[in-house]
Amino acid sequence: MVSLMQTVQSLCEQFKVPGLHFEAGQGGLTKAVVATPVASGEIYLHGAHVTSWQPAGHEPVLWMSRSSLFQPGKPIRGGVPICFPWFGPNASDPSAPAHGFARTAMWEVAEARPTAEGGISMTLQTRIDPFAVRFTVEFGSVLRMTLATELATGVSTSHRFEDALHTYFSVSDVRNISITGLEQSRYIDKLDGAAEKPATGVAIEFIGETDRVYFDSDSECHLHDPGRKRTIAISTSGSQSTVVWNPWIAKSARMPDFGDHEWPEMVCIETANVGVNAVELAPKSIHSTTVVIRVQ
Ligand code: TA6
Repeated sequence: MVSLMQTVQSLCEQFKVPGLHFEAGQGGLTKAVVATPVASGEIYLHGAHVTSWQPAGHEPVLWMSRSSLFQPGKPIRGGVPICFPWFGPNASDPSAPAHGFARTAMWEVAEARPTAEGGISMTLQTRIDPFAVRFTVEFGSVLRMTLATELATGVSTSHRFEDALHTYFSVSDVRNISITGLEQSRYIDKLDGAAEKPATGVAIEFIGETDRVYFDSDSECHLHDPGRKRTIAISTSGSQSTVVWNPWIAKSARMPDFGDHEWPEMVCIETANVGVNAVELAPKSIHSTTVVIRVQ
């Protein structure tokens, strides 16, 4: 259960870790700020939303919209939204929020500690009935994120869920990047009536709006960005789906919390379990969806 509202003051008193402090962020929402020799970063309690990660010696890795809202009940645009307990529109309730409740829920900090390499690991938790979820983020030379889901105490039947760590990566220009590692995975093309498409056998490049759910894709993938002179390695465990998205021009213009001219700056590569890869969770078991992001 989320205990009494954690205030900036109570958090500062409870979690005294060198390189970590709490403050009121945008919209007055409480955020944790990490500043260590190995990395800096930020995470809001609203949605347990990571909004920044910058390993030492590199440029920021995550993208944030300059039009993002920071309001209770509204998702933050950019960083790493947590999609849970469903992905996309709710199959049975059109009025339910897209991508589930997690990204607009109030989470509480359960743990904060230094890591062996001098970074910081934080765990946030919340309850989204019938599930109890914990999100652990390690801000270090790599960004390691794990969403651990179990059924709340007393729930005696299995329940199905979808999840996604919907990571927005900052890129030089989406028209000049490529993604490898998904060449052998079939995918659902959400821009073609959710038609299933065969594996392409080639790297992903972007010439228009792209919205694909790759299935049975438990391999590592790489984001190649020659404009930034970097490759980002994305390795996962507990994730059978990878979602690749760029809204391009028209969809960007339709999103009020996404700048009309921001689309070249980002690409989403999302670590997920969606559709046929949804998780059926039995009582007393835990499913962990983990992604490790590394700048090469
Ligand atoms: O992950 C891709 C996607 O499902 C797209 O279809 C697009 O809707 C995107 O998520 C963003 O969704 P949001 O609800 O955050 O606007």
